[in-house]
Amino acid sequence: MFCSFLCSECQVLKAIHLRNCIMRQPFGQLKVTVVQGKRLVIRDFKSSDPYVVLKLGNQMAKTKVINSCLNPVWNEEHSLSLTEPVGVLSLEVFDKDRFKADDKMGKAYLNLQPIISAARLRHLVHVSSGETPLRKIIPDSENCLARESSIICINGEVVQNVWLRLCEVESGEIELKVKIVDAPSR
Ligand SMILES: [Ca+2]
Repeated sequence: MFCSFLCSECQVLKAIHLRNCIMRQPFGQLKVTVVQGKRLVIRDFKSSDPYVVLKLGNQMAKTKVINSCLNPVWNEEHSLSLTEPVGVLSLEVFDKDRFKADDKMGKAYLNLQPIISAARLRHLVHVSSGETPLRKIIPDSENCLARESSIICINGEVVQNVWLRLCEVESGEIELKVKIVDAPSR
């Protein structure tokens, strides 16, 4: 990739290459609990068979399918690696079908910057025991929040409780609990 004498052009390329390698190193785990869904849309005759697909960068996780239910409870935790630059957690709900392609039931996204910043703040102020509120995020046109979301530190762990409003669909909300493990100390 680089010439043996490392000319100035190669030195620059090598520096960029090294920086990109460092930036892509995982620096923690994101634990996402898909708690439940409310008022999901009907995609079969009277109900739907919903499941949730989570995506972060090129990582993907799926919940199980809950048959014939518009207010499903999953309570499933999935782990995703956090790498720099931290992207957006996206979520899509589908109706499982046996004899045709699964139907879309809406999508939403969650900006992870607030919880990452809160995790770094936690390291700066050495919050470690008990329950400490760190930040509140209010719903606006720039996010998918259905209601106010709080980021708290519980016994050293940074957790965000969030209700996301599904878009590109008539109705539906999804509750997530997002937690950072091995948070960055930078
Ligand atoms: Ca179905």
